[in-house]
Amino acid sequence: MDFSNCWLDYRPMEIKEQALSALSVLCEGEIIESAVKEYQLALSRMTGREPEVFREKTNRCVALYLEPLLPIGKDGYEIKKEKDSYHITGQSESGVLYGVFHFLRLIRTGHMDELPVSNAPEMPLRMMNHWDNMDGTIERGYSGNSFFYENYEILYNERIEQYVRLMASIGINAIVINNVNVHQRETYLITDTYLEQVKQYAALFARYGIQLFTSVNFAAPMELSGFDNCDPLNDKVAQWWKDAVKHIYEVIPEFGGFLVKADSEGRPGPFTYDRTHADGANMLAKALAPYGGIVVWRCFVYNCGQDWRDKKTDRARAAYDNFIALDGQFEDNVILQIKNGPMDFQVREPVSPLFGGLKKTNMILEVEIAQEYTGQQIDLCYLLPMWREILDFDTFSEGEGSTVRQIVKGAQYGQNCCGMAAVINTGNDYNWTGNDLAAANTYGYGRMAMNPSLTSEAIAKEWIELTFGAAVADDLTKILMDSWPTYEKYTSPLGIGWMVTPHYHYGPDVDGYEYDRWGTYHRADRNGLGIDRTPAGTGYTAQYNEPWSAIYADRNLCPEELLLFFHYVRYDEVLKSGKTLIQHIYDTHFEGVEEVEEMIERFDGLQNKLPGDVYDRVRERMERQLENAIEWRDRINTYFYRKSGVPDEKGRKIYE
Ligand code: GCV
Repeated sequence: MDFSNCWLDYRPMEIKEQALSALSVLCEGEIIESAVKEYQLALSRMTGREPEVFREKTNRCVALYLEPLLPIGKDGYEIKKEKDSYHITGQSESGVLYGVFHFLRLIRTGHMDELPVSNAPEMPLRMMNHWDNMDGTIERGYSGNSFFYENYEILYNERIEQYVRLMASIGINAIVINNVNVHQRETYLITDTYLEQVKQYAALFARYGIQLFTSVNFAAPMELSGFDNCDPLNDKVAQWWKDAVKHIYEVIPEFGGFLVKADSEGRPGPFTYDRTHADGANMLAKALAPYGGIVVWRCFVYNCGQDWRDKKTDRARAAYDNFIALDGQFEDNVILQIKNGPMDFQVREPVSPLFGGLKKTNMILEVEIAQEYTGQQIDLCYLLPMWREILDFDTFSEGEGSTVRQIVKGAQYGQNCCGMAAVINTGNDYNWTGNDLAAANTYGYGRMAMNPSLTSEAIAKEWIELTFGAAVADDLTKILMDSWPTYEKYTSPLGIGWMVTPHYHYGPDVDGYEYDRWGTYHRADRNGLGIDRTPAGTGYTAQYNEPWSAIYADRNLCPEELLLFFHYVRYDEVLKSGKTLIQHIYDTHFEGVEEVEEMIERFDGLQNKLPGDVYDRVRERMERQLENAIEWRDRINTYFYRKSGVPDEKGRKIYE
């Protein structure tokens, strides 16, 4: 199998300390055994010598302990040095595993001086969503094909094991193995056609503290058993699900539950029967409850058959309008999965108002590691700073301090069924993520869900040191940290979004979605652009708590990076920078390209410090990024020059 070890690349290094070459395992369990294996593998790769493993106490060793009463939080751990030994104590088996991974990180990055450390995962659920299909394709996949499936068969090989180690090392504890768009064959994943193979995955995942979930087709009783409806209040339909779930748990006792996309983009759902999403989710939840399973139900529900002429219907309103009245009606084992913004993973969106609206419902924040709208792993876009802003956003749902972070970690309303979910960016490319640098997002997502107090910069640096070594850390950190603002500059201005090639979502096409049915408009005319979402417009701003509803509705208070998301603004209006809107558009697009050129120059300086293949792969993507940035710059600038007739005050080249 040909794949990179990513951040688990335990390259040879000199390790003098004798204690590290003995492991004393003072606890038991299959996850503990994974921790032991990982330590053995790491030490043998780094030193060329297999560490000795003792099942009793010895001197000068790394000792693993399990202490359920450790007052640190679920799956937490402590690492400390005592006399001539290191003690790694987990609150659970997973805690021990996370502790070992942390300890290995300290060894690799030379940060043993940070001891003692103690940590507990902050987000209860730290989930990955795969959009893998069983034919081997990946929806919005930019790194090759699926490593789970080929030709409707489930694969099992060394690569899958490596993948699971990568996930456990960043604290992932739940994985959904198939696309939320559940097609015909995938509907059978929960049946005997595939259950035995799914079980193999579930067992492997379980050895690393990870629960397996599947996306399910809400219409499965119709597709699999010839029902003429899938009405959630039909007793026979509910019974069908109970039987199906019972059987799943007979085969896979450690099964996590279901992820559901219903009534969205053509998927079936309860609306067909005039039922609510609470009816739909609760029906599945009741089937799963006896076994401890959960339903993760997506709020990405909107009308994708909109008429562009209709300026009152606003897609941004949809999730809130569909779900807010259902607050408090969901079973305890239902979690609503809410995309970070009200639209769809654009380069800049406000935070979904549902986070500040729902109070009696379990919630999980969904982000997209796969760079669907943010460069598709060709262009560099380190997303951690964006996620950080989202987590830090204060919803004011219960006064100041009711941040998204507080809400999704369960601290605001005391839910224990919550956390973060992300659409993963991996595939079967040698380097897993197409662009080697895109793995910073994969790694960073897990680290941030474990510990949102870590800064984006610290996570970037840690990832670089583990993957490529300290010599390139400063330059690569700078490259990563600048990448989101740069991408934003040369693509869509001030939160407007959607000026992308339709369906494909890479590269510019300003009017590509403008007259389409998806509810994604910029409304540019000869005087200005932007969507009026104030009470005078679509009224979307009213979905926020105060002070946000007032701030967003006020042209002068609205954060400028979101100005065009909330307001129609004339080209000649002056922004806080003192520039007119049109000049801002020209300037940012010129700057964006210049910044890509600077990034390439900086990266070239690392040529001799990076492995040749990594340099070549990333450099080739950077060339494509530059072409893309130029195309964006010229198309956007020309488009708005043609619309407005206003020349660039700096006289730069804008095509007519
Ligand atoms: C899996 C966007 C993407 C779709 C995706 C959908 C979703 O619309 O373009 O590919 O479908 O989001 O999140 O369900």
